[in-house]
Amino acid sequence: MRLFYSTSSPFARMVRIALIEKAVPSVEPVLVNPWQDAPDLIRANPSCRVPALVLDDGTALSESQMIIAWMDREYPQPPLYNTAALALAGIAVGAIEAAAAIIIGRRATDAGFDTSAVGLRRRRSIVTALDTLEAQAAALERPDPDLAVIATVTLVDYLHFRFGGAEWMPQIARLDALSQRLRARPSFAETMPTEMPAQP
Ligand SMILES: N[C@@H](CCC(=O)N[C@@H](CS)C(=O)NCC(=O)O)C(=O)O
Repeated sequence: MRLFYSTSSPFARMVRIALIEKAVPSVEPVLVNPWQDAPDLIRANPSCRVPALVLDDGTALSESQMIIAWMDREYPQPPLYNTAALALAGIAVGAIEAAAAIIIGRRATDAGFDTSAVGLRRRRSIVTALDTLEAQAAALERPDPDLAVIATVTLVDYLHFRFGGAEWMPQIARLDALSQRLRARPSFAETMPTEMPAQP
């Protein structure tokens, strides 16, 4: 199998964490900048976005949650889904989408997107989601990370990566502590978000 990913993408990170947690064998990572329109990525995902997972028989899966759903069926241990986990993961993934929308909005408008009506709406989504998750942090204390933990820690780390020090970020001491603890696991430590390396 081949996984198209970028080092900064929170969507790709959720898939990468799940692959490692489930010890899915024989996955070749393919580092790609989705904004450079690599033909291989377009073939795997017409939207030209990461992540995309091409299976051994050539079937191409796109969208992080579709890929994780496939993985959870094919590699059931440890299970990532239960009703409570899906409820919290939905909140976290919604906020990841909002954060990514702000970053993409900046690309489209150069400056001023953050404080536009849409930018402020996305920011409010992030803040509300963080407050909700912080209040329910006890539910994220588990021996093995499920999808709620994977999505929440991916959200927290991505926000610090992209918006670290922003005055509008709420205090999330319990989520920060969770993120720190999860870094003891290779799946989280090895996939921390970083800027994409310069490519020729
Ligand atoms: N809903 C998608 C979002 C994927 C996504 O937006 N990926 C970004 C990287 S964080 C990307 O490839 N962007 C390129 C583009 O929008 O053209 C998922 O869950 O996989």
